[in-house]
Amino acid sequence: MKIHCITALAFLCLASYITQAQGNKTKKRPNIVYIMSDDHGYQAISAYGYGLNETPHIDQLAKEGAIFTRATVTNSLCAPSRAVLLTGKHSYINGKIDNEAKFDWNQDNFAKILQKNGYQTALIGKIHMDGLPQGFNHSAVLIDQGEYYNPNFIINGVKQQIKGYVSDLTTDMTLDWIAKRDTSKPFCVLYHQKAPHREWLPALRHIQAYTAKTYKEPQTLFDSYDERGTAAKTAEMNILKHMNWAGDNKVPPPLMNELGIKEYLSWDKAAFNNNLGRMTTAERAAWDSVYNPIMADFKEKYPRMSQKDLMQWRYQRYMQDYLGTVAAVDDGVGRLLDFLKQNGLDENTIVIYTSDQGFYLGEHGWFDKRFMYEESLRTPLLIRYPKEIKAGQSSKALVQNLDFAPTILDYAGIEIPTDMQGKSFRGLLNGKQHKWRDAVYYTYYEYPSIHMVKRHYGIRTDRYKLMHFYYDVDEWELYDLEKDPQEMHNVYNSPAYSKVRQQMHKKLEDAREYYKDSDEKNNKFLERLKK
Ligand code: SGN
Ligand code: CA
Repeated sequence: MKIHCITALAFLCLASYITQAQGNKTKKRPNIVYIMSDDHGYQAISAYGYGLNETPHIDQLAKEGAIFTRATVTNSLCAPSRAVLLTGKHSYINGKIDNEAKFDWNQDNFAKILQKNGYQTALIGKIHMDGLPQGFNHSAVLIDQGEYYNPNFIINGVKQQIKGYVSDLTTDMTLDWIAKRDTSKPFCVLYHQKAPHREWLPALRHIQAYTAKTYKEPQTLFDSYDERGTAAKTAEMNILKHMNWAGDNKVPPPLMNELGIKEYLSWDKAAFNNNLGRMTTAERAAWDSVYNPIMADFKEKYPRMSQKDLMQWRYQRYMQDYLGTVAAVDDGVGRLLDFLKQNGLDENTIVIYTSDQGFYLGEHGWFDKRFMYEESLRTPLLIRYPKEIKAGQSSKALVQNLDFAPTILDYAGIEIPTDMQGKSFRGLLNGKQHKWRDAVYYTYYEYPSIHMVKRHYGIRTDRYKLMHFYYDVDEWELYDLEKDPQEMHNVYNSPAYSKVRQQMHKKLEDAREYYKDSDEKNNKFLERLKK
């Protein structure tokens, strides 16, 4: 009898030990908050040191975690970047090569894998893809590009207009979902801001301060693209020539008419009317009280302004509104970090901040992205996870958005599918891994299309970048990023670089083979687009 009791007791102890161990294991699995903004260039995050604006809350992630200074995307465009995030595969493999191509939600994605492994998942904000998102227990997404004021959301498949400012609403919904989650499971939320995407309408609380500032011009604002190829010369993303006066710079259509300013894009005036038309009367009055005096001043000066003056004026207008929208994104990160702390979630939650790509903030005279040149190839990347990531790290590793899916699965303790093309960068941050890829591969397809950036692909190493522009040209560009960080001189044909050129061609061929890309694949996409 006694022996039986002891055996039973031992069994109970063992059972309780196993349950506890399993509980610990489940408890230990980290939560993930993946924050992605839209078109947020690293130059507009103060932790990157450009001195344009202050983003104290995003910076906090770098202070308490790590910042990557050379993170890049594989295809600098919104929807393709999101498809790469979800699948961990290059555009030509996941099929979403440009904003027009259809994304096949039936293919596997890391959110589906998390779900299968006991995570609860949510997608909130911009996704820029048709179809009901798959892999999420909850989705509240903007339609297409979304709207800044009083936007429409599709909440679990049902359209609803919500009163408020988009960045604040996206934050509210994210915090609300975390608060109401099933606390027995770990969670992963994709918290995707629309801002600072065109046409840059800041929140009312930020317009006064941001329009009152003057921003330092980039050295290449008046670039003439002399030592570059045809693609840079023919791209339509120059602030002076190709930006919308009303939609982007907020010059009211009647004032454009009065001054004889022509629309560059046919929807310029309509964009202004649609965007501002979403405001309530009170919101519009607050907006006008700040913007009307700016426009009155412009009206008075306009007749005497040279082309150079106009470029400078338009650059300031652009920065004031763009950086104004970043401010609400930063506020949201602050609210999220406070919320995690207040709810005891700050230690066991990985917080990632990034953008769907980089952006030109006047460099080379440009806005928009698409090119494999640095400002749009690179994307901000900051990550905080006190359990594993020592505070204050800065990494130059050539990580990419291709690596997000594998990295997140790795942190969640889930096996990474072998067909994912990215690699987990977890080991780079906990000091367990020192070797990393020495080159990143890039492809871009959306041409002919808005901004007219020619199709290209290429490779970037620590020091050099080789690019091939094709379709209606056949041009190569090579840059020495150490000597020419602004990429002003294409040295492809320079005899001094013949050896480098040869080595870079070899690297490019190897990368195309490794990542399963080829001219045949490109031709296939040309056919599809012609149809
Ligand atoms: C819109 C913008 C473009 C922008 C694309 C893609 N024009 O077409 O400037 O490049 O979106 O952006 S707008 O006048 O309609 O704002 S992306 O981030 O979604 O890829
Ligand atoms: Ca984007």
